[in-house]
Amino acid sequence: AAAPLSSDPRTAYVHLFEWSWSDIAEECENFLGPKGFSGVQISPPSEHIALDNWWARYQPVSYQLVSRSGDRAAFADMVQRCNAAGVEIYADLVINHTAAYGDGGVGTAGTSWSRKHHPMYGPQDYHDPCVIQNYGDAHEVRYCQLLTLPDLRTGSDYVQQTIADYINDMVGLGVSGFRIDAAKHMHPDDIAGIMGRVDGNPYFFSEVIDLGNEPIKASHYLHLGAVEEFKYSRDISSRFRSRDLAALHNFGNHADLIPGDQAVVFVDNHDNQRGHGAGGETITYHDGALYDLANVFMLAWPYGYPRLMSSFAFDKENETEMGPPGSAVHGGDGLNCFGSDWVCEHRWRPIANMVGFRGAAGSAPVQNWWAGGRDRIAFSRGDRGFVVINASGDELNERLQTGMASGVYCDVIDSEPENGCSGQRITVDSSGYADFSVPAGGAAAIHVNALVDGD
Ligand code: LAG
Ligand code: CA
Repeated sequence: AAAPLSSDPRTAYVHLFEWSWSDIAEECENFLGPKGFSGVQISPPSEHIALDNWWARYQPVSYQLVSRSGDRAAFADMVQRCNAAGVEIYADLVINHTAAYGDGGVGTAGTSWSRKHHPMYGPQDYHDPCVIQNYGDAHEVRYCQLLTLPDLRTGSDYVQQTIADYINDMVGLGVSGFRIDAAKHMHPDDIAGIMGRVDGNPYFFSEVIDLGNEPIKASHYLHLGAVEEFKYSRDISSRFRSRDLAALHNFGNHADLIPGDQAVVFVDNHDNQRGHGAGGETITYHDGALYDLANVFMLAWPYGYPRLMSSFAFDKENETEMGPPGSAVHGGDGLNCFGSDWVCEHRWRPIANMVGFRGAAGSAPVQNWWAGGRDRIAFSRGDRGFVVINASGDELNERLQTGMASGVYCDVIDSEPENGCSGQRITVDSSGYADFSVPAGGAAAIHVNALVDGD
């Protein structure tokens, strides 16, 4: 039987975008914990404007934990159940600004709001009302309004303490980490001031969209913790779109990327998958098997803390603003993944099972690199695992050095190692070689926790 999967050190986490708290709790228990995921990024949990569009979540109305995803009791229950399953919760913190849309209304917890009138804030707690136009001007990016959203005076003691109280409320409920939304739009000293008031030592990661062409750099935020590395997202999509895999042999190891141990990495996120934020050529679930391959590479490659995207379905021409389906992920008649509502990329077998590969690989280095032309690569992680990625249009048939101990391994791309391995098995001989047959646009992966029959 396979050894239990380990999420220590952290393997990979998944953004369960717009999932309800009760569905996330179930997913932690039934899938994420058993599969070795180390965390979940949740949609912003605070009260938000009452609007169906997904981006309503990025317009906070109060810091009550009452949102489209559920109320405070459901939130607390989710955190406790996920923690018990060994899965950390990372909350998305929208603290640069408060609500703007329509200039006022009633939020999801029933709070009446208008611009610059939040239960905790009045006009004195906001910056002067200029709107960001020039991303080449760092001062403007931080002290003017992002998309007309009222910009909090995050340098003030009062605003910092109010935000820290919100964070501490969640820390008290067992939340392990926080994504700092729009960190680029706050001075690092302001974020440091907030963090200095936070209890314990949660895992913070800043969203700083830095593609190299603006004065504010991801590196300016490294003293605060981890940072989302958008260049990684750009580069992995461009390599896989152009089928230029041979060029990945040194991936992430460039002076213009942040250090891997502080980088949050991802193929796509909730913004760039729909052309918001720094969108472009991003590979998403709409690209089918190519998306699997890019994620397989990310999970196999020892750089950064990978975040998987788990989406609800949308038409990329006409539905980029659309909110989540009304139905729960788990409908009354069972699971509703992979359908027209919830895409559940994190459950696609190649992606899900590579989380276990990452846990098995641990800190083992890349070895046994092989490239067969531009579009076919393979490498090992020490003697812990071996992966083959075939982005060509032809079946791959190769005898390759795996670096692994002899034995019969389950190809975790092809089947579940936990259930007796019904799919392809790979036999590694006493000199470490194995024969691989990998379909066009497919992959194969073996690792030490997926050994069917060892010597
Ligand atoms: C982020 N990172 O810095 C989030 O990742 C991103 O999803 C958020 O924008 C943004 N910062 C603010 O938290 C999203 C949408 C925007 C949306 C905004 C506020 O990408 O399109 O703006 O959330 O809801 C919307 C409208 C704008 C309008 C604005 C104010 O699209 O046209 O000006 O609301 O009403
Ligand atoms: Ca700001």
